[in-house]
This record gives sequence, C-alpha cells and structure tokens, in this order.
Amino acid sequence: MRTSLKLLLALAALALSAAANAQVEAKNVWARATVQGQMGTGAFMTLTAKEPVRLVGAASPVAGVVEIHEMAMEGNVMRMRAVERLDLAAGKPVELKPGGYHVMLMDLNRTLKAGDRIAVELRFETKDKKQFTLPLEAEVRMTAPGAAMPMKH
Ligand SMILES: [Cu+2]
Repeated sequence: MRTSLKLLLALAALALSAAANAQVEAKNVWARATVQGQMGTGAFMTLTAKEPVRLVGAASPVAGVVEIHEMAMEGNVMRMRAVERLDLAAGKPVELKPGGYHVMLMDLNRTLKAGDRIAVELRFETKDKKQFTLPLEAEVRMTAPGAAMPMKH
C-alpha cells in the first residue's frame, strides 16, 4: 500500500512537470558571441506557448544578472530597457531577436565564443500564478540562425 502510494505520487509529480515543460516551446535558441572583457550580451529565441503564460525571469550560469529587455526608440535613439514580464498568447510565436525583445545576460563571468553552448533557464508564470521553469541550451553565434553568412572563398 505504502509503496504503491509513493509510486502514484511520483508518477503524478512526473506528469505535472512534463505538463509544465510542454507549455512553452523554444526554437532557434542562440546567444551573441562576446569579445574578451565584454560584460553583457543578448540571448534570443522564438517562444510559443500552448496556453497564455508570461515570461517573468531568466537565469544562466554564465551571467551574474539576467533580465528581460526590450529595445525601443527614445526620441531618435534606440535604447534597451528591462521589462517585468513578457506576455505570450496561446499558439502565437513571439520572437526574441536583435533589435527587439531579448534575454539580457549581464555581469558575464566568461567570454562567449561562437560554437559554445550555454545554459539559459526561463521562468514563466501561468494565469493562476503558478511558476515553472524551462531549461534551454543556447548556441553561441555571431549572427542569428538563418541570417546571411559572410561569403566563403
Ligand atoms: Cu538588453
């Protein structure tokens, strides 16, 4: 009896975490390469949520501080600023890309070289205020996937 209850609880927990992870799909996850001494860079991806959720935070082992940023025109200057959250509607892909929303990695503890892979964890909140995390692996690149590559000779 005890064992079967434990098993049942374990299975329930597994089902719950699987459901939470399946709520948001991330594609084309990448981070921009840095030069030595550079303290900040952006991570980008396309997020599609199965149900309405909001992105409320992020973390990465390579960055002391991680924020959700947006780029916006202030007068005629493009500036970025931190936002508290980014709402995702059900089934509607939201692109985090250079010049728009991005995950800002700050206080970097190392140089990110093209070809490296770094962990980035996103934190979401559902409508009923339940939080869940989505662990991702970002490929470090010079340019966005699919962007024009320099000519090779
Ligand atoms: Cu930024």
